[in-house]
Amino acid sequence: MPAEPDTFIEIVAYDWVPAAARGHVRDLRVRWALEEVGLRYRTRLIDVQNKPTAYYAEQPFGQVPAYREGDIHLFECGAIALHIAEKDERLMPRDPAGRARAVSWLFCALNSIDPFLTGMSVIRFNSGDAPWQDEARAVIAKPLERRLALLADALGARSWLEDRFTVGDLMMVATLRSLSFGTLAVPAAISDYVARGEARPAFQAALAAQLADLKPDREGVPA
Ligand SMILES: N[C@@H](CCC(=O)N[C@@H](CS)C(=O)NCC(=O)O)C(=O)O
Repeated sequence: MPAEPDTFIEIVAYDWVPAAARGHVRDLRVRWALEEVGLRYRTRLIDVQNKPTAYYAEQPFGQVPAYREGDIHLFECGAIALHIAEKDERLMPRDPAGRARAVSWLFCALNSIDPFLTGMSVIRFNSGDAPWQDEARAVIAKPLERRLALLADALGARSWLEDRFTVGDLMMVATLRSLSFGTLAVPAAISDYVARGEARPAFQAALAAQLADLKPDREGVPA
């Protein structure tokens, strides 16, 4: 739900990324959370290849997303999603027990699944033509596949990680969908779970909004 420039929630995103990253940049997670609770926002787009120096004061590593809401300035998609979720029962159960589970799954996505994703992406983008890439990927894939199998067990026959959709599912689905499933043994329950999350109208709106903000591919820049 991108908004007119007078609204007070602002997220920082990129104005261009290579094709492979489109639909996966982490401002998507923030957009998705905002869409789920019907909050309007505006985007401030920066150049990933030429980041404004001042931006490092907002996000210490110069990454996106960053978030502003009045005098609240946040970075880290997990912290931002938690902040948004606390505003609305649709993402965060009001009962303490339900809230505790939602927060646990949010951290689980970021601490127990996301590090594998980061590992895969460091190999992909930082190892040049190193001949050991496939081997390194296989080293990460093995414990990741075990973790996905256990996650499928935890999900069981439910649609969501608990008895309803929460911010924990939002972060888990967003994290899982950025793994390249093609090369991994992924339980059907997990790919179905990701597809369920992606089918949510709020996810689709967030995805469309991210893609709409991205300029066409840059000539001469590899995807
Ligand atoms: N832990 C941060 C990671 C943010 C992150 O990795 N952002 C990526 C885009 S998805 C980025 O800005 N990459 C470019 C860079 O690191 O310079 C979060 O979850 O918000």
